[in-house]
Amino acid sequence: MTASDDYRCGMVAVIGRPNVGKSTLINALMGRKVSIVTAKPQTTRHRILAVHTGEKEQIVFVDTPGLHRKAGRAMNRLMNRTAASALADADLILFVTDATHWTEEDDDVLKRLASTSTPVIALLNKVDRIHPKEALLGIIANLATRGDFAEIVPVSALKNDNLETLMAMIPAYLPVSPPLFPEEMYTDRSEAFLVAEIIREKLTLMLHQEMPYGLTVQVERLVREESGIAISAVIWVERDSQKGIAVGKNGSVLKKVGRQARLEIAELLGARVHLELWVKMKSNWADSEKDLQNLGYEAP
Ligand SMILES: Nc1nc2c(ncn2[C@@H]2O[C@H](COP(=O)(O)OP(=O)(O)OP(=O)(O)O)[C@@H](O)[C@H]2O)c(=O)[nH]1
Ligand SMILES: [Mg+2]
Repeated sequence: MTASDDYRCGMVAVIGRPNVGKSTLINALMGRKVSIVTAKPQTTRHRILAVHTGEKEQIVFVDTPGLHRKAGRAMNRLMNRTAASALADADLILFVTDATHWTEEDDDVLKRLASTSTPVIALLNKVDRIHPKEALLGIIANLATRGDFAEIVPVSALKNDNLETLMAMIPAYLPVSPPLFPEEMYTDRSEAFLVAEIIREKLTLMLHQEMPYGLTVQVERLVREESGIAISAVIWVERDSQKGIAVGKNGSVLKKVGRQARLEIAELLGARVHLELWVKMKSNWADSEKDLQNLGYEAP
């Protein structure tokens, strides 16, 4: 048998309520940043593939928006649909929970998982916050009563704790198959998408609670020139009153976000970056299916 005869490849959907650490986990398992992370719930808004290619396996992680309640807006409904759709073509589901507390939204996620026959590994993330360590045994036992899990694995995505154990478990759940993606391809997302996400991450980190969800970023131009890469991006807000918040006093927010984003984008693209940011208003875009589509929120 040649090495490729037992090569495994498949899709691993990473599912859970907002803020439990799904994107942090994927970045840690990948050993590189693919998906943005903030302390705010509902950071991830898209289905993002992160492709790990090893000698004997290719694992296609699917990052998803956190499944949540209060889905009154078109964007929230779209996020929930996007997350749920990732379950359909998964070979394995990583159900991520926060070991420090269980919520009703975790119950909602469990209900969705009950209707699939795909194996589920339940992860207790953020175990670095559990003190004393012995308390973990009770938390594991409690989780075991909630569902039918192939495994329960305590991890800390932030501290890289127990991730090798998890990574080693995954290939056994994947079908024997040649790789689906070329080795050098680590995500299905375009440079323009990744750049927009980096800008959105820096903005979200900077504005904290000030401007919660009605903000999105769209890259309008990304051109390789002799002196570097010229990027121009629009920060879309929902109301005129939000423009000032995104710009900041004398442009201070835009300046800081621009600087932080530019450094990370330059590292990602391996070139000098000229970044232009504009703030524009599109009235209540997050309530409109059509605006969402135009702003790059694809329906699942
Ligand atoms: N202490 C601790 N914090 C963590 C851990 N993993 C993630 N976090 C933090 O939890 C917060 C949310 O992390 P994300 O990775 O954005 O969570 P998510 O599940 O992708 O969230 P959404 O995209 O909003 O659904 C961030 O502040 C992370 O730094 C962990 O293992 N330990
Ligand atoms: Mg996320």
